[in-house]
Amino acid sequence: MINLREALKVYFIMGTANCMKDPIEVLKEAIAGGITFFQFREKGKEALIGEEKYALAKKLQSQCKEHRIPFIVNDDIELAIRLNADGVHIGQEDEPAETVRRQIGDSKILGVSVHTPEEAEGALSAGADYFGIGPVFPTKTKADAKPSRGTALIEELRSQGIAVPIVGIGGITSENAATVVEAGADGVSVITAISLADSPLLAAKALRKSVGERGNHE
Ligand code: TZP
Repeated sequence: MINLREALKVYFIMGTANCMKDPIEVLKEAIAGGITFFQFREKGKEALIGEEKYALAKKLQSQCKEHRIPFIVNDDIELAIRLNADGVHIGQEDEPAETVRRQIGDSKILGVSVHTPEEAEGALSAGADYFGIGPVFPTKTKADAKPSRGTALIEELRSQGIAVPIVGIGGITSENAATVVEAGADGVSVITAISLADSPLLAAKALRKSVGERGNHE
């Protein structure tokens, strides 16, 4: 069993829409730079579907496997099951977390995006293993993202004694990542800070350094 809190430190999320070059190359560089967790998030108007989506996912998963990086699928439960992925990440607008937990079983990781203490409570009782909280900072990557709210919810949940692993998301870079961890998150999840960096390797390395040893809220 992996130590999820540790594994969530530098959580890279990516799909074809987020890359200017071959996504496999981007992931390889990100892994070489030290990412600790990966989510395949194939969204947007030119997103791959069907067998093309499966084929890309399979290649990305095999890179992750080779380097023992957990491989999570965004939203597509069927794909996650077909690939025997390590887990699934869902938002509030996707299938209810209880349903997804039932579909994937207890051995896979379930991540849920939450925006309020009520959503956090619901996700916990549905069996979420970690929360994604954001947007912490303004982001252009998710068109329908809610307004950024800083680290307020992360701090609120920690002050209530909620110990579930948390990652911040939205507009996070190596310059601001430390503040997210200092607020109580175990790690940071990023898309463009790595996927659009001139060097995804150096970007991942810088994030790893910023998160450092601070993420530990057991
Ligand atoms: N959910 C909230 S913000 C966001 C998602 C998927 C996008 C994060 O992308 P970036 O490029 O790291 O700001």
